[in-house]
Parts: sequence; C-alpha cells; structure tokens
Amino acid sequence: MSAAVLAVAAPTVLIGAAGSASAATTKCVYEGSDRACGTQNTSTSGTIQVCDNEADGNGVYGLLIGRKSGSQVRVGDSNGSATGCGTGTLNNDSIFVFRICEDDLGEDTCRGEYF
Ligand SMILES: [Ca+2]
Ligand SMILES: [Ca+2]
Repeated sequence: MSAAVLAVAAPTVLIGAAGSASAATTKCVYEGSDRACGTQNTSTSGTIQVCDNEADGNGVYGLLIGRKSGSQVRVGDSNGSATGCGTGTLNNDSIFVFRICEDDLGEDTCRGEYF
C-alpha cells in the first residue's frame, strides 16, 4: 500500500491591509440640479467642483471646510449655467464637510455632506 503523501501546503493567502487610504474619495451633493462634488485627495488635500446646472438666474457657490483648521474655501461657478464648473482646493487639511449653496432670494439654500 503506497501511502501517497499529500503534502498539501495550505495556501498562504495574505489578506493584507489593502487600500491603506491612498485612494481618493469623491462625494456629491445636489441642490436641485446644481451640484457640488468634494474629493478627499489625501489627508492634506481636498478639492471641490461646483456646477451651476440651472438657468434660473441664481448663482451657486460651494464651500469646503477643513477638519483641523476649520478654514473655508469658497468657490463659485463663474459662468453660471453655461458649460464648465468652478473648482477650489483645500491645502494642508482634510475635508470635514462640503456644501453647495444657491444664492437665491433671502437666506441661501444649502446642502452639505460630511466626509
Ligand atoms: Ca439654481
Ligand atoms: Ca458653469
């Protein structure tokens, strides 16, 4: 009887701690069709893109607020609802929250999202 020795080496599957926060994360919020997207590039850099997608005569602006510094970056969409968006950058900090605001009558209408 030949004892077939099956030396089955258990495959060493290393489930490493993959994706260690190197990938950028993007989130978007809408106020109607107007849109702002915030992107956490790294722990020390964030960007916002603000797009006015409504030909309604109301300007649109976006805000980025830094987590550590509390500093704010405000950016508008300079050509209004025409093609193209405005962008702004937060440096030396990560995004705590970003907002889109519509400069409508009275108090501006804003929506936001946390990172
Ligand atoms: Ca609008
Ligand atoms: Ca535009």
